[in-house]
Amino acid sequence: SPAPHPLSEDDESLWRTATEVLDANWRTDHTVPSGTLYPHQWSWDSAFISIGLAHIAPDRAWRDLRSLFEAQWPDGRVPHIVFDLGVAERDYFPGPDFWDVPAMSGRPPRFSTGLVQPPAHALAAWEVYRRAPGDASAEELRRLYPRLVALQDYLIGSRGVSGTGLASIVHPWESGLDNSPSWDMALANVTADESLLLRYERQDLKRAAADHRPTNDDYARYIAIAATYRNGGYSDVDLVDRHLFVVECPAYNSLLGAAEHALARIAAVVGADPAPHRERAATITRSIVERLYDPESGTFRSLDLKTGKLSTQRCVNGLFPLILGDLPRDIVAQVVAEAESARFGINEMMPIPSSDRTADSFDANRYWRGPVWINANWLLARGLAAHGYAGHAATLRTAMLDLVRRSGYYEYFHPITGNGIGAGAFSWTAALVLDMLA
Ligand code: 9WN
Repeated sequence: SPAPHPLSEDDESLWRTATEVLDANWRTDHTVPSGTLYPHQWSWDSAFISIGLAHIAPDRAWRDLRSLFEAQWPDGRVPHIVFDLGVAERDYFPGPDFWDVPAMSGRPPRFSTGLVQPPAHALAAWEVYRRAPGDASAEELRRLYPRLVALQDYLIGSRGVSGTGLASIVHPWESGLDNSPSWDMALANVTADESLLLRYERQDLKRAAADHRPTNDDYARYIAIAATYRNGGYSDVDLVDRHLFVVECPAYNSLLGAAEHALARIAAVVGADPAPHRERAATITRSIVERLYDPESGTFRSLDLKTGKLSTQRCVNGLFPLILGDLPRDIVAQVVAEAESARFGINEMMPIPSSDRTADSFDANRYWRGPVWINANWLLARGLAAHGYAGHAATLRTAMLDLVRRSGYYEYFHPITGNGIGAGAFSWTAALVLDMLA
């Protein structure tokens, strides 16, 4: 479908190619993040993808969100991957056999993983509705609302380990920022059992360069943590004592808070009470500030609940609280200063990297340890605009569009050369480009 308003020739061609990426990655009732690396449905990918689809095919946007929530577990969790059981086990590791989840929600056994991902879906549902208003969208919101609330209840309840309104993640994959230095301290206490990994075959290394992906050492820990959670029947009881990895992430919890703000708006459309959502949102923002903010450095960090220690690493997740409209002004100013600093450096030439450029842990090629990711920058641009930093938001937008124009719809980008890395024809990159052009 055509752009909603006239575009320059360059942008017109960007619009067309972004549409082609999303069309090619569509599979019956969902969009795969990438036809090569990620052949199933991913949770937070579907959220970002739906926002782009809203501009070109609102029915597909809603279908994507709906099919994800149809796989919701009875306890409210929405799986981090919903497996396409028509795809061969060898096409993604760890696949359905590894996770071995029981049949439920009218699904056959092994239909999903037992993890979650950042709760970006309420925000996405609201944004799809705004971009494609009308009766059909209102009806979709009505259907999704109770499921979105059930997801929040699960995260704030079963995953509310600290009892402060914040949710804990039990695996780095749940953060969506898999190998971020933000987890290094917590992962140092997890034994890397390489022999466990030797029993399996990493599929990602057949499809992407090894120095662009997490290391084998990381994967051994990922598998150990996932196997422990699986062997405990995916139970969330006594996590701090029983489990290997229990962490509060500032990005995850900022999206949790943003979800409550979005649910308050959705509630008003579907005839529910917005007040409880506003209260929860306020609690989440307060707890993020009280627990994850380090006043000395003026930055947000992840908190390891097993040791009680804040991570020393400054990563892009520390900037995510900007997406909270009720973040106190003095703290907003500190986070903006961090984003402007040489560590992240907002500028027109390059979007914000996933990790502190000046840190020893910075690795320009390796996934979430340095490369530029479009979803993170899109969220930060929104947050900056909402707090009155329109200039910064515009700078990020220019930098993102130039980068994609130059390098293509990659999964992530080298933060110095801008070269595309990881998977090409990556869905959320294409979707968010459409949103920025619209
Ligand atoms: C594990 C699909 C997902 C994204 C994550 C990204 C990456 C998976 C992997 O790909 O993670 O979930 O196999 O590396 O880190 O954010 O949702 O695009």
